[in-house]
Amino acid sequence: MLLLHLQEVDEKLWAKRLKKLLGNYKIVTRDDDFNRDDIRYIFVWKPEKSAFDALNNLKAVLCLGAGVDALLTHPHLPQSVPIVRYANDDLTRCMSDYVIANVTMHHREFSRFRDDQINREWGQYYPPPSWDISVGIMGLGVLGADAARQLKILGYQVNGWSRSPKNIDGITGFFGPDQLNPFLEQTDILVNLLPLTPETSGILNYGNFTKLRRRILPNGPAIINAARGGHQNEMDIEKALKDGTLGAASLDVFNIEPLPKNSGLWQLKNCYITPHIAAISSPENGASYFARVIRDHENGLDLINLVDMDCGY
Ligand code: NDP
Ligand code: OXD
Repeated sequence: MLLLHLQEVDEKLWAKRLKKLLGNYKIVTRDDDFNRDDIRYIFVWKPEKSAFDALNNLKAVLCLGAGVDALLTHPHLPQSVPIVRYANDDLTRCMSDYVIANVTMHHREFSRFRDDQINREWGQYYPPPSWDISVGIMGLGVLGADAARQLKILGYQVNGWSRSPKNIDGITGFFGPDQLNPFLEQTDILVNLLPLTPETSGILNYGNFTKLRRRILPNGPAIINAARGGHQNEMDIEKALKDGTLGAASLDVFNIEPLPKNSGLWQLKNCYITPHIAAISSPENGASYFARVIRDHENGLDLINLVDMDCGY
């Protein structure tokens, strides 16, 4: 039996889609009458404190999101039950769309020409070619690796930084804490697609911004954060955007979401804010992913995209 425990998303729609795909497989939600001993899978997003209570026969926790940082802090998360996170083509492609849109926007100086237009000015500035710009991607996992490949196809120089060494065709790989500085020093546009863990928390800070390359983009380097708000020090970003340490920032995620109305980031022209919409686990594609996970596992196949509890992602 599958228990749905989804908050802040359309649980009814997910239930409907999963029921269609899983046929006779029993699916219940929190308000239904059921025996908790019969639950083999729980599908969660922002689970309540009591979500996992008395689930004695749980085979797996299915997490609606790709990032499991919040789930891993749940006080009653069963420690010996595997967690399957969302990693699927649709999410990956949407994330790469977001990254490409923001990289090309900063590269081609969208706001400069927009301002010129508003002021009816004919300012013939020629942006550098893509092959002179180095995009550095922090996190070369499911999302980062795809974004790296797509940017490479567009002609950018692409570097990546991960925990373990990677070998991706055409991408220069850096790894581990020792190679963070050389990686940053070669980066004009920094993209963050790391998971939020104690090691990566606060990595987007003023000290690291000063290490980015300042040679190519006329207004200074740009950062793009589509991972988690906990990666960024928002006061540092504000300061860096004001004093020119950063030329621009695209932020999809924030320490507090929704971003509080009194945040100084809202009013900065060189800060591009989106409300955590870079990529979403949609019921259209997500239901078939999770239905497949359950069907395959019930048929004796291994679970996929498991969270490594030691690494925290
Ligand atoms: P993965 O787990 O597939 O990839 C994580 C990558 O980060 C890996 O390459 C890993 O290295 C690297 N990494 C982890 N810790 C470190 C470290 N300490 N130092 C250097 N590199 C490190 O994650 P995904 O690509 O699927 O997702 C990334 C994040 O994107 C999610 O955790 C989530 O927070 C965010 N996200 C945001 C969305 C949005 O709408 N804004 C939507 C979906 C996800 P290694 O390969 O060596 O393990
Ligand atoms: C995720 C997210 O982690 O939507 O999937 O942020």
